[in-house]
Amino acid sequence: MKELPGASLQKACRLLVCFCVLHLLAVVFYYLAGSTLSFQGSPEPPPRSLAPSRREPATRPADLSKPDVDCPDPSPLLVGPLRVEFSQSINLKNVENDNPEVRDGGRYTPKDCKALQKVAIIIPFRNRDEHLKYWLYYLHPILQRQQLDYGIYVINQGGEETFNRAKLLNIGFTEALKEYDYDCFVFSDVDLIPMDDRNIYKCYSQPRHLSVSMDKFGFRLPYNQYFGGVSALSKEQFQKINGFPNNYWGWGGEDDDIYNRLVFKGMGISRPDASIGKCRMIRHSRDNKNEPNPQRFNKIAHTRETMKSDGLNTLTYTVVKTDKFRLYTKITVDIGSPKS
Ligand code: UDH
Ligand code: NGS
Repeated sequence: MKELPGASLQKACRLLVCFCVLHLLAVVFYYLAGSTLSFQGSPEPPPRSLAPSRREPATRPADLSKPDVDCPDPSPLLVGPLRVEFSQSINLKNVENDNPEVRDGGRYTPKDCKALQKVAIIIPFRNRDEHLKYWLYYLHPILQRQQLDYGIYVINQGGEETFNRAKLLNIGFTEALKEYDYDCFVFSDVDLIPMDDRNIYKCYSQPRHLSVSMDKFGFRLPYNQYFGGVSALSKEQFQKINGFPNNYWGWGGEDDDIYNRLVFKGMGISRPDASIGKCRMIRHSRDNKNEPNPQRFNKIAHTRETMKSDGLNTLTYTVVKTDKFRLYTKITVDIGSPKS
């Protein structure tokens, strides 16, 4: 029987639909098979020209990491005036997390350039843990922006004897040098925070006074010879004056003795501008066992003679304990007593 023309057209259409469905099924199958594969195995690396740069070998290209090139002076990372306040308490774990590049013992070295100076920061200390938290919270970011190769040394006076700030600073100088070849020493009270990161915690051709404009003195020097609070001396400057006196027990006068030593050795004081040298002191009451030293006026009248035999060359102490915390090195020392 002869097929009708309409029927053969219908047959051709059915064949076409079947072919299309088969084609669609094949496309869906290969699509699904492909996407499943890509979840289960590792994909081929993208063509080289499309691969992001972090797929390059782990070592950084030589022109991005330049530890042999001097860091620029001034550091391009400085931001200038800072807001400093002490209303919220500080959690040191958060400070650690915020400063991931600080290594154990409170050490930091810039990784992209060679720091201009290796600076040991020495803090005389006893029972001021809350102040120390603020100090670490504020100073670590500042010192990193200053691109210094630095270490933090908290010299903790053990025992109950009268406090002796200058002797603790001598110990800090001596102990820090046992650890690293520092060329500069910044001596900082634990309760002083700079309000401008352009006040660089480094050494200059003359001994540097950094805390020149303190809030408690109405942002000016209390007197021209004032050298207390925060100061910086190079290793050579410190050795030239036989270090600091060991015999100022209790509050007052030791910073004036240090000033006298510098002058008697022919040095002058370098200072930042008052606006850059602004700093805040954490308010506190007088500490136990740090009463004003009644002998201080008599002592500063005799610095010229005493400095030869009272200083680095007669320093004695015992290290009781060294703690390497993430944000600082704490060295607890037995410094004897006024009689010994
Ligand atoms: N220090 C301690 N513990 C002490 C004493 C002194 O850690 O028990 C350290 C600390 O780093 C301090 C520095 O020594 O910042 C200087 O001591 P200080 O703060 O007592 O000296 P300052 O001249 O204050 O700043 C003196 C007492 C002021 C009392 C004011 C009352 N309104
Ligand atoms: C002087 C002290 C310094 C002291 C300075 C500021 O009188 O040791 O005041 O003191 N000299 C003598 O006593 C001989 S302050 O106002 O910060 O307590 O640093």
